[in-house]
Amino acid sequence: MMLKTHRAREVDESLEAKEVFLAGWVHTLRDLGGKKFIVLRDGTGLVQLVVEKGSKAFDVAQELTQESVVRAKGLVRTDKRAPRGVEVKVEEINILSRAKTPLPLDVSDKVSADLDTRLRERVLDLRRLEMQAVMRIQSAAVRAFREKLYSKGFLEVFTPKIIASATEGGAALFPVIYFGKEAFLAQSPQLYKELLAGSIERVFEVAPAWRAEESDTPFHLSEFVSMDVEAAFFDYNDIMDLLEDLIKGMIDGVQRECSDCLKELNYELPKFEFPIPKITYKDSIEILKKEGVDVKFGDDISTPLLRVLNKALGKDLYFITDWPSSARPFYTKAKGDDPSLSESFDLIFRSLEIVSGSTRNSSRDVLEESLKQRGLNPSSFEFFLRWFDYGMPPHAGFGMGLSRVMLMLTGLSSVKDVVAFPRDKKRLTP
Ligand code: AMO
Repeated sequence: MMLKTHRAREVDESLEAKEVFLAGWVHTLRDLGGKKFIVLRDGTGLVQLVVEKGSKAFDVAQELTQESVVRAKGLVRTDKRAPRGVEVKVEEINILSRAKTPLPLDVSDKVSADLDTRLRERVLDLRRLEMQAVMRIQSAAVRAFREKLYSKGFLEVFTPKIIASATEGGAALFPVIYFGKEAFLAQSPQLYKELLAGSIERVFEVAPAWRAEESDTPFHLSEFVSMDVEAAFFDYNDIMDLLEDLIKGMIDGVQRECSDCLKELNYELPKFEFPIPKITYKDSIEILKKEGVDVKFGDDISTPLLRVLNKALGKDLYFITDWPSSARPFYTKAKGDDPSLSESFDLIFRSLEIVSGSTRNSSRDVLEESLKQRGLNPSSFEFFLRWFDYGMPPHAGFGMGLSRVMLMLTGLSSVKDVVAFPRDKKRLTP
């Protein structure tokens, strides 16, 4: 039997004088002239309960502590003084789970704590209204991403996460022992999403990826959710158009579903320019040089350089396209007219790369050559290459870091803060 008839947010004026059963956490407790005010919180929000002196419920309420889990039966009544204009006059209340005092973290946000403390006390931290808002926004964003892709005929797929070889040069792998053999946790679904696009045309996946990140930055995790798309018969321009639609869909979805959450975070979604402006890598390097930065063709454009570029461009969201082939992984297709450049892009939010993608090589010979150029052995990639002998269409795709996109959708400043249980060099629990 469900312990409740309504969730906190559903209690409104339309229920005036009705009996309801509610259950949740004691968010705050106040004693006022023989009455107790309990603000009850559940996954949907807050509702005020009133317990009057002399009732049996009052004796139980005396025992309550903040964050205890309770179930209450009561009558709804409208009262202008109550938050949202309604409260529940309690007739019965039971404690389902009593919370110890003092709490290691203040959930009602009267005292703020630093990120390290919050991550250590994460389960309590996730009960804070701000974190509830973040989790709701994330759910709405992922849903909008999925729905937009379904509407365009993409299938959601699942690729193996225990794999035999690296795909993203530069990022370190986590080894695992696989029945006595060495294997790795997937850095990206890259090769498998390509093979799937080569079989069923339009695919996407929302799944974790792992990278042994040594550095402690606000933008890197050892485990992150990668939102991957791969489509046969698309090139990188088609993929950038699709990505633009997805970004729009995600922003609209969050705006529509989560306006109260955005308010809770005191955040307004940025108003971006559409179509999303594009600048080539070459032009970016020229701009950086003009700004006095010591860079040359072939260098990576790291976050500090993106800051300079962002300022010079005055754009909050932009593509950097046509990266040097040498700076991209082996599967990236070179440009026909200038093979030193590639059909590739990064999508930048201010100074943060949130997506990267490209047209892929679809010829076995080119792939073998590209592997060799990078000092990789084609025979280690035979499990991938051999399918290029049996009809591999041209294809393209991208990978989007959910936690980085979440910084754009919440205004928070660290990816560790938007992930429920982040994994980095220092953290393996909770
Ligand atoms: P890339 O390595 O650029 O490309 O990764 C794609 C996106 O994933 C996110 N990301 C991360 N987020 C948090 N912590 C990390 N350590 C981390 N590393 C990457 C970023 C980045 O833009 N296979 C290609 C994608 C493709 O071409 O389809 C790839 O993995 O937001």
